[in-house]
Amino acid sequence: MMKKVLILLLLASQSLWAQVPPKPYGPLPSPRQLSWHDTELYGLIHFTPTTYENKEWGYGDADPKIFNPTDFDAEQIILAAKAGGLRGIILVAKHHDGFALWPTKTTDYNISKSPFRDGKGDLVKEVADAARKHGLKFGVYCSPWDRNSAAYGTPAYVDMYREQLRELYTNYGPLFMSWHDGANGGDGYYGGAREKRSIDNTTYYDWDSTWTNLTRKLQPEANIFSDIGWDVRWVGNEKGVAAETHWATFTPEPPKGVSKAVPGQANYPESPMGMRDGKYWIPAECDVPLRKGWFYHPNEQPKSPDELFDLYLKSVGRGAALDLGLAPDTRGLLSDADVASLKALGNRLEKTYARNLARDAYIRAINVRGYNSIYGTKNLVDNNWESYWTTDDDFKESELIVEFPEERTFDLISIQENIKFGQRVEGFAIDVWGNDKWNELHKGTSIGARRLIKLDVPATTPKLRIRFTKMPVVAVLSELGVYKVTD
Ligand code: FUL
Repeated sequence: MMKKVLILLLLASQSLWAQVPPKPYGPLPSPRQLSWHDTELYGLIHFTPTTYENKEWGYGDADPKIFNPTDFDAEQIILAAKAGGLRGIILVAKHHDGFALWPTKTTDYNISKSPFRDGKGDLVKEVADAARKHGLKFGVYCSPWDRNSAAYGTPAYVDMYREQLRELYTNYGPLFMSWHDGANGGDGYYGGAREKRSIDNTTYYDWDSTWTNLTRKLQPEANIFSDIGWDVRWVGNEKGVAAETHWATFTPEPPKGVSKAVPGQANYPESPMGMRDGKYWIPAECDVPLRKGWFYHPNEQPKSPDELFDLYLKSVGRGAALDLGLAPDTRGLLSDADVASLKALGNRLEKTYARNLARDAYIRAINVRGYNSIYGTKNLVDNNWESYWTTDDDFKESELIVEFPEERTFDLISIQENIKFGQRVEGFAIDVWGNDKWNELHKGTSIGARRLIKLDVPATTPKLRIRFTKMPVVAVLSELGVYKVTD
């Protein structure tokens, strides 16, 4: 009797053990960061009086009357972004020139002084509404540097800046990002002073208190972007590319003589790749304009669909995100060429991802955790990032074999870790079967939110193998895709 009970207990404990998910590893993403990772590809709109001056940085002295976009149509811009596969839009609500695109109470230098909608317009609202209507997330960028304000450099300006954020955080619905750049201080109009003003960016803005007391309270879902985080870090260049190896983990280092890392200080050599032993989950955003400049200039052309796809592979495909700058022209519309480039990128993404060849393959794993189907390989192709395949804890190396019903041709492989369990894989390799043996096709390092492997020459094979060769803990994979890039 006793023996039977013991055996039953043992069996019960084993099957219970088999339900226990693996332990997370290292720093983990917050829920708001998880939903940011899901966004992957989004846009950043620059459109202010600076557009009409054909400049990149307005001095802060432009007459508001020059801002006269007679054909402005937020839906045209949003629909072009959506056709490009973008899932979110950040609007530069105020750039360095200080002109506010919403009727702010904090300064007269705002849209109500322009002819736009007879001085009754709110461009932030129009873009926010259009984005939401078409299913894109919305975010804002309000430049801390303000070349118009007479108060810039004094504590009064910081109060005004915070009030601007408060207006943006309270009147335009939930934001997915609050974007901050590092350009700070220098020459400007400053209410007519026309001088150079320098601020100490280690102390002037007191970002800790702004982000804790305003952003986190009023917009808890908003990912705070700056060169050092908090939620998302700058990748360290404006070329739209992360390093080949990209860790979402990062420790912002304070500059010499300062006790704490502050935004606007840093262009770390580690920004493009992150730090394997970083203390925080702060993945990189790769920002790059669709054209050469962030603002529209008639003599510039958009990047070609091939260039855009290449940037997508080098950002999203390395576990980071791609933030593509969109520049409406003086009519207030994206040019036909911009629309066409975006559409070609979007078409390629849609057609390519429409057919996952792994879906009708048999995926054989070297091990499934506790022999329990809740951790089985079917989870790799169910289009649900939360479900995952994983192994027993002793499989510090593991592999998957993807057996197609017959030979298949592909040139793009997508692997996604379930980052709720941290970033785990440090090395992997891909082999294809041919001439009665495995032939190594690719060797890689980090995976993270997504790793895209684009083959120069398409492979044709009945099966492929993915080996996880270097990991401190077992692999936990969300999704696996095998595609043929299609236009
Ligand atoms: C930079 C700014 O100085 C550029 O004008 C642009 O807005 C870019 C996205 O961020 O820091």
